[in-house]
Amino acid sequence: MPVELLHPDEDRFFNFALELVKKAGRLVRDAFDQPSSNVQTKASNTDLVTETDQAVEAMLIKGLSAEFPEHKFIGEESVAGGQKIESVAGGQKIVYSDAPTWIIDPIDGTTNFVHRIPMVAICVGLAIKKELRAGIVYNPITNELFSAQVGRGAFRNGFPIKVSQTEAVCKSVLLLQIGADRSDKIVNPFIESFKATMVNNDARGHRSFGSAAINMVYVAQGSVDAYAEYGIHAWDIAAATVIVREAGGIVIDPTGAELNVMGRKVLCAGTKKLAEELSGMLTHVEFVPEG
Ligand code: LIP
Repeated sequence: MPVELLHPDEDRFFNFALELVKKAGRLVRDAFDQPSSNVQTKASNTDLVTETDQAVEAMLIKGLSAEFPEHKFIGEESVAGGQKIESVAGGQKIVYSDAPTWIIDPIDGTTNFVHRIPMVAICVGLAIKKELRAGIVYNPITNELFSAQVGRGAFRNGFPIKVSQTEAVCKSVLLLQIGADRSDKIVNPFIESFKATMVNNDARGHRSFGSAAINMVYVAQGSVDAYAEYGIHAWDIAAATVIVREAGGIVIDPTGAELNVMGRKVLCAGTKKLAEELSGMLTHVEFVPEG
């Protein structure tokens, strides 16, 4: 069956971005091999940014906007730098429109990058009419390039990937991750959720790779069975969401509701049954959506 496109040029958008991400990978790899002391903090002491994050994001946005001048961007470092947000009652929102929008994390796993742990990813997702349509997640250190377009399947270095078929937490390797936000609102429910999946229900193992995108593509390729996190942002999950779904998995709000990519929380799993069981064990946290 031919894939229904939301924009006649979707394939061109995707192929152009794929080549650009490969080029960006060289920047990240070179910087990984030459540790620098240029590390700054953003929202908190645990929220890091390096000159490589900024350089890679600038390079991706420059390249994409030169080719597609009408496209919009939501980039981690641009938003952190105060761009692309508008003030609304009760806070600030990321500008998210129906236009083709690239959702970019130049280095997902910045703490790993700074500590030279090779679990990092350049993430480029494409949304059209607010629907996630394509995703690229590239770890240039391990040379793993994950990609997907809606309706076309998910790939790792050009080979198709599939999620695991595990249906029970007791047979699963789970990823429950805590991010930069260490407020009680997030930490206390995290501890409860961790205990629930460990003490009473005995997941086969727990892992956490320090990058939402790497966590998700490892679900996509069936290495691990499910992942959940609260406090993440659109750029951490947009690209990998398409990859997990195209690998046959599900990506939802941890409560079981439909995913809101701006909702700051995610649960993904290889099977619906596993997602439902895990959802029932988590202590949920609510956020005001970011966009
Ligand atoms: C990171 C996420 C990770 C989360 C961290 C952080 P960054 O993104 O991928 O899952 O736990 O707090 O948000 O900041 O390395 O791009």
